[in-house]
Amino acid sequence: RFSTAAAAEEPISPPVQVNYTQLLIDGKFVDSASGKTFPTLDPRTGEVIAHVSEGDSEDIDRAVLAARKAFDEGPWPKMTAYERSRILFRFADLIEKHNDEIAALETWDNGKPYEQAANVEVPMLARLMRYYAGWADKIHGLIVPADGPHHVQVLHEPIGVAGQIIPWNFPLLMFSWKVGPALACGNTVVLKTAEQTPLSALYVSKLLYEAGLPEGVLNVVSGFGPTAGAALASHMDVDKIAFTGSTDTGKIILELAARSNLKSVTLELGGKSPFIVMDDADVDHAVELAHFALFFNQGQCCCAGSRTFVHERIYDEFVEKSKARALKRVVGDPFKKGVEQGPQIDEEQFKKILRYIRYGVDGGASLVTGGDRLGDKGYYIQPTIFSDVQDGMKIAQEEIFGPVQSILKFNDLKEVIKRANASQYGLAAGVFTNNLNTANTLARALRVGTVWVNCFDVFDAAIPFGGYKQSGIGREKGIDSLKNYLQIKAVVTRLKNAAW
Ligand code: TXE
Repeated sequence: RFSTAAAAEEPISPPVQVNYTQLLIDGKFVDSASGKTFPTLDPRTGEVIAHVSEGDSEDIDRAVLAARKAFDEGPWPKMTAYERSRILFRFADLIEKHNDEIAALETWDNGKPYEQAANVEVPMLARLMRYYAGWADKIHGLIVPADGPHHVQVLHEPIGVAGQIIPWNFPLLMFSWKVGPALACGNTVVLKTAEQTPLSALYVSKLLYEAGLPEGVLNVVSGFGPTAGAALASHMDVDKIAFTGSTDTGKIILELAARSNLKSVTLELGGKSPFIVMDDADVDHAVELAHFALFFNQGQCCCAGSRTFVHERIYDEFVEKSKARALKRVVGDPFKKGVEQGPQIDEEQFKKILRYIRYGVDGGASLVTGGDRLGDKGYYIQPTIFSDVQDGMKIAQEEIFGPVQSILKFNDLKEVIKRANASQYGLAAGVFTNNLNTANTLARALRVGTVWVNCFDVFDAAIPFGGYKQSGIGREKGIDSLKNYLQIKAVVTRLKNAAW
C-alpha cells in the first residue's frame, strides 16, 4: 500500500480559470489558420481541461513572419540593452505576483504536485528570468590584438529569429531556459510548446507582454511535433533552433535543420544517469537522495538517476531501505497537501512505463515493490523498484521516464566507472561518498555534462546544463547558454597611420 492516506483530504488550490487557449502571434491571441483545436487533458482523470488552438505550418509561417519583422524592424534588437533588461525584470515581478495561479495551471495541465510548482518551479522561473535580465546589458565583444596595422573588433550580435521546441515535463523551466537567453541577447522567438502542456506558457507570455515586450518578439504556437514542430525546425527564415525532448526527435530536428537552411542547433535530450553509492556512505542519507534522484517529478526528468549503482557491501541494506522509502511515498491528487507524486503526464507515457515494468520482470530483475498502476482513474503509477538489475537489461539501457528505480550492484571503483559510462547517454551523474579522492576521480572519469556530488538535481541559474554523447549538443543556463543565441562578427579595420 502506498501512502495515499497521508495526503490531506482537501485540495490546497482548486484549478484556476483557463483564460488563454489561442495562439499568440505578433502580440495578439488568434485562432489557428485552420480553425482547428485539440484538447489538453487533466492527467488526474483524463478529462478535458480546455480546447486549445492547434497550430500547423501556416501558423508557424505567420509566427515566423511576425518574429522576423520584430527582429528586422525593431525595436527589440535595437533598443538599449538596459531597456530590454528592465522588461525582463518587470516580467519576473509579474510572475511572482501571479505565482499561485501559474502554479495551479501547471499542476492541472501537467499533474505535478502543486506544492512543488508553487514553491519551487514558479519561483525558479522568476529567478531564471532575473538571471537573464541581468545579462542583457552585460553582453559585449572584444578587441583582439592582430598582426599588421589592423584594429580588430569582435562583435556579439543576436542571431535573429530563434525557433524553440519544448517538452511537457517542466513546461515553465523549459520556457525560461529557452526564452530567457534568446531575449536577453536581443533575438526574437517562435516557441512551440508540448501538446500535453500548452497552458502555462500562454499565461506567462501574456505577462511578458504586460511587462512591455514589443509586439512580435515572442510568439507561442501550440500544436503537435510532426506538424507545427517540424515546420519550425525546417523553416527557411528561422536562424536557430533549440530543442528539448527525446533523442530520436532530436535527431529529426538536426536533420530538418540541415536539409533546410543549416540553422544552428542546440539539443537537450534523453539520459540514463548513474547514481553511484560508495560503501563509505551513510546509507539512510544515500537512500533518500537516490530516491529523490529517481522519483522527483514522477520520474519524468531527463537527468533522473535511473541507474542506482550500489556497492555490494551495503547493497542488501540499501535495497531494503529503498523499499521502505518507496512504500512511504505519498502518491495522489497533486493538488492535495503533502503529496509527493502525482499522475504521469498522459496515457502514452503511462503505458510506456508499464511496458518497461514488464520488460524488467520478464528480463529477470527482481521486483522489490510496486509494479502496477495505482487506482483505476488517471495515470498514477506505484513507486516501483527493481533490484538485481544487470547492465544489459532494457530497463538499465533505455529511458523509462517514470517512477521506476533500478538498483545495480558493483564492488570496485574502476568497474563502476566503466559500467556507468557504458551508455549511449551522458547527461548527468550522482556520486555519493565521503572520500574526496573517490569523489574527484568519479567526477573526472564520468562522461556526462553534470556530476552532482552528495547532492542531486541542483539547478542554479548560473550552472550550465547539457549532455555528452547522445544526450545533446550545447549547454543551457549559465554564461554558456548565451553563446547559443549570439553571432560572432569580426570587424577588421586597416589603420592608415599605424605608427602613431
Ligand atoms: O518526446 P518528443 P515525447 C523522452 C522520454 C519520453 C520520450 C517520448 O523518454 O518518454 O522522450 O516523449 C516535439 N519535429 N523525453 O514523445 O517527441 C513535441 O511536440 C519537431 C525526454 O513527448 O521528443 C514536443 O514539443 N518537433 C525529455 C517535443 O518535441 C517534434 C522530455 C518533445 O517531444 C517532432 C520529454 C518532430 N518530428 C520526453 N516530434 C527531456 N530530455 O527532458 C515531436 N516534437
